[in-house]
Amino acid sequence: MADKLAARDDDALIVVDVQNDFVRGGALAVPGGEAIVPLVNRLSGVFAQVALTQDWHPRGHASFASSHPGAKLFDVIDMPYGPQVLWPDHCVQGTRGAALVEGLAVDSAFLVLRKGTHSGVDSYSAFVEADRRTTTGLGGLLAARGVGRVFVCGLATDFCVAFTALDARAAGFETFVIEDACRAIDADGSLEAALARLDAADVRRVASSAVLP
Ligand code: VGL
Ligand code: ZN
Repeated sequence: MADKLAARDDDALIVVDVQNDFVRGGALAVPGGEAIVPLVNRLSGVFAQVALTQDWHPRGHASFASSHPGAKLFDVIDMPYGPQVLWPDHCVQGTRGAALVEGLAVDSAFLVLRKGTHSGVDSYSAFVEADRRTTTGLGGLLAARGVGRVFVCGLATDFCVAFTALDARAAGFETFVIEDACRAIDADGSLEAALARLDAADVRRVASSAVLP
C-alpha cells in the first residue's frame, strides 16, 4: 500500500477548472475529464479548506485562435509576455461552457477563483497570470488563512493544474498534485514536459489513495 499522507489542519485543496468546456462535449474537451468528478468530490470532503478555480475569459480573449486572423487552432504565437498556444474559444464569461460541471461538489468550497479575466493576458495558473507579474492574490489569501500544504487536482494536468502547482510551490507552499484526480490535454509532449517541470520544482505527485482515508 502506498504511504498515507496524514491530513493536516493547514492543508488546502485547489480544484482547477472542472468546467463544462473541459469535459465531454465541451469546446476544449480534455479526454476523460468528466471521469474525475466523483473522485474530486470525495477529496473535497476530506480537506479542511477547498478552493475551486474557473477559467473565465472575456469574449475575444487573446488566447483564442479566433482573435488572431489567419491563425490556426493550437498554433503557438509570440505575445508580449511570451509564447501562447491558441485555443478554441472556451470558458467565455457567463456561458454554459464556463459553468462548473453539474455534480461537482461546490458547497464546501470557501472560494471560487476566476482567472484569465484580462482580455490580453492568459492565466493557466491560479496564482500569477502569464505576464508573470499580475497576481490573483491567491497566494496571500492562502497564507493568511494559515495554509501550509497545497494539493492540486482538476483539469488539465499539463496546463492549468501544472502551472497552478508550480506557482503554489514558488509561493512557498509544500505542494502536491493528485494525479488520478486530473486529466491531461497531452498535445505535442505537453504532459511529459509538465511532469518534468513539476518534478524539478519539488512538487510531489501522489495518488488519491494517499490522501483519502
Ligand atoms: C486550460 C487551456 C486553456 C486549462 C485553460 O484549464 O488547463 N487549458 N485554458
Ligand atoms: Zn483558458
